[in-house]
Amino acid sequence: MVIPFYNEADGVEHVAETLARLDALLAQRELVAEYLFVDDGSVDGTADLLRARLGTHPAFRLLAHPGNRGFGAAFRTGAEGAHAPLLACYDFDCTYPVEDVLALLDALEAQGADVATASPYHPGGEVVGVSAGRLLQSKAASALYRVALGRASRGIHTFSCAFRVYRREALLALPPWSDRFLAASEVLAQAILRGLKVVEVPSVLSQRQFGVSKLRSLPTTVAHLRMLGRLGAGRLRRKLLG
Ligand SMILES: Nc1nc2c(ncn2[C@@H]2O[C@H](COP(=O)(O)OP(=O)(O)OP(=O)(O)O)[C@@H](O)[C@H]2O)c(=O)[nH]1
Ligand SMILES: [Mg+2]
Repeated sequence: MVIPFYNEADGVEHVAETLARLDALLAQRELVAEYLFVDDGSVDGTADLLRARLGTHPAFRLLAHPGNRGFGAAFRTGAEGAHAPLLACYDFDCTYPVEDVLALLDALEAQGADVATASPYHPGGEVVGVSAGRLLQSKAASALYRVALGRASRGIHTFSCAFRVYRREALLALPPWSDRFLAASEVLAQAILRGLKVVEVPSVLSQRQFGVSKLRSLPTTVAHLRMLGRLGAGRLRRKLLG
């Protein structure tokens, strides 16, 4: 389980308690996980607090970037550094129910998929306490990804959620993704374009309870629009060339 983070000191206790809940569920199924935290140059002491709280946990591992490179870069460091054939990505702020890792694993295995992605915008999913403006932006982006990707993205309702389970080999075979927040949507779009099997699992997105959002709305929106432009142009080209 790769957990990238940047300046999340206020959420250390919460993430430790959340993973303790997951420990119990994994043990019931005799599954062994590694919790691979990736510190993306935090300057608020998150890594020290994590070591103090979880350092003796058998599943705990910590990788670190010397400076802040962005979510996508940290996710790549985690994906390359992980050992298991199946890889989950989970938000440090625990804004998705951690139990859903098991639902993602089950869906991936049952449907022989390469990617199982959590989806608050699925008709069976839910969003709790997230501001209307933020939600509108994120839902609009997902709708545009569907348009840009066409039929291949049928059945996918959420692009921006990074909470997923991947077959690690399939993930690492995708083209390099961007260093920033865009990576979550980009990886899913590339997986779909390359014909990987993607399944969506309804999930619940809640507002973060600790720390502050790192998402910078304007640069992220601009990056999405550029990506969408490229994907749309690619779709048009494929259509014209038959
Ligand atoms: N590695 C890395 N992780 C980051 C960075 N910024 C945010 N993250 C992590 O990525 C996850 C999502 O970031 P958030 O700030 O929660 O962004 P969000 O979920 O879109 O927005 P909110 O939940 O509303 O704050 C969290 O686990 C963050 O700690 C970054 O620059 N580098
Ligand atoms: Mg968050």
